[in-house]
Amino acid sequence: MSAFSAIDEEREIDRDEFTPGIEPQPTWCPGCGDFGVLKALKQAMPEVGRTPDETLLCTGIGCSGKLNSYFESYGFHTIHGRSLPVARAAKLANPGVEVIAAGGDGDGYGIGGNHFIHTARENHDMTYIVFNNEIFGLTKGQTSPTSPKGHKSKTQPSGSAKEPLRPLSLSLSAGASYIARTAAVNPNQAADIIAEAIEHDGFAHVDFLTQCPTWNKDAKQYVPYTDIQQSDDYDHDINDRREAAEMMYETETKLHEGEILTGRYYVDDDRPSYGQEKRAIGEMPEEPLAERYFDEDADWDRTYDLIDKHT
Ligand SMILES: Cc1ncc(C[n+]2csc(CCOP(=O)(O)OP(=O)(O)O)c2C)c(N)n1
Ligand code: SF4
Ligand SMILES: [Mg+2]
Repeated sequence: MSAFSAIDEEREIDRDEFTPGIEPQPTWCPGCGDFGVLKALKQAMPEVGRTPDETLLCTGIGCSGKLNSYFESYGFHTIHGRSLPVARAAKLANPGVEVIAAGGDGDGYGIGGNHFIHTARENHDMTYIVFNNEIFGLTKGQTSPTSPKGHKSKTQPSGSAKEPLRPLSLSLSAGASYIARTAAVNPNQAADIIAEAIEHDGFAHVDFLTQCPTWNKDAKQYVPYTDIQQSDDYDHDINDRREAAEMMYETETKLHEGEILTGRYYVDDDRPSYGQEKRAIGEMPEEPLAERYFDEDADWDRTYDLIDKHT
């Protein structure tokens, strides 16, 4: 194992290790679904056996982006829609680190949509949690890519004229190799799904339904929900792309008719991640790139050398 990778020897891990030492009081509103993501993530980490210093959490901008203020790990609160490129770079530079990216529906499916498509397409090994509250929460409730058609907000006072984006279907067609939807109102399912997503080798996308009681009062609170793996009405094969696509289409249609379906939709355990593909064709060294930074003898240009060269 690389000296650079922050890998501890195996030991019992407690979810409280993921609570920051100086515990900041979350500024999320009472009843916000974002608490559910934090709780599920903290519950999942001991299950996957990762410690805070083996974990990097990259977030975007939004109420959702505050997650890493309340979660103890390495963290990078990036800019709007840009958690994924930062997460990709970190994972490629140091594959031993457990990389989790997180952000809102506006952040990931709107301004960062292109990064989402191509990170899924390239199957980068990381977990991507999208807090889907169907609006821009932090900036006070504007219409987002997942707001239902007709949804009224300050930016669309007569109701949105647009069809909402279908994040699960988009993710599948782009190439994600693990896709699930869960909800803050279903904490045990959420923790199990996040643990599975973290353990998956490749791009694992979790669309996490998070109610916003402050700015999305008309929206569903995502109850009651049906877990498609628990229900006798659904039995699609999660390894079959075509069946997954049909199940996703039904789920996304039903969401706006008021029926909430959650669960695992698609898992492809055979597809190599981007890092594995690059190593296989000899384009990525076995040793983490990040180690070069600490190697005085390594033959490469440091950023400050480049700046000197060009000034
Ligand atoms: C480049 C850029 N454009 C716009 C903003 C303003 N802004 C901050 S958060 C946000 C939307 C947040 O919505 P979402 O990603 O759904 O997160 P939520 O607050 O709902 O969790 C916007 C538009 C910004 N910070 N940066
Ligand atoms: S505005 Fe909405 S999304 Fe943001 S903290 Fe409050 S309830 Fe949560
Ligand atoms: Mg949002």
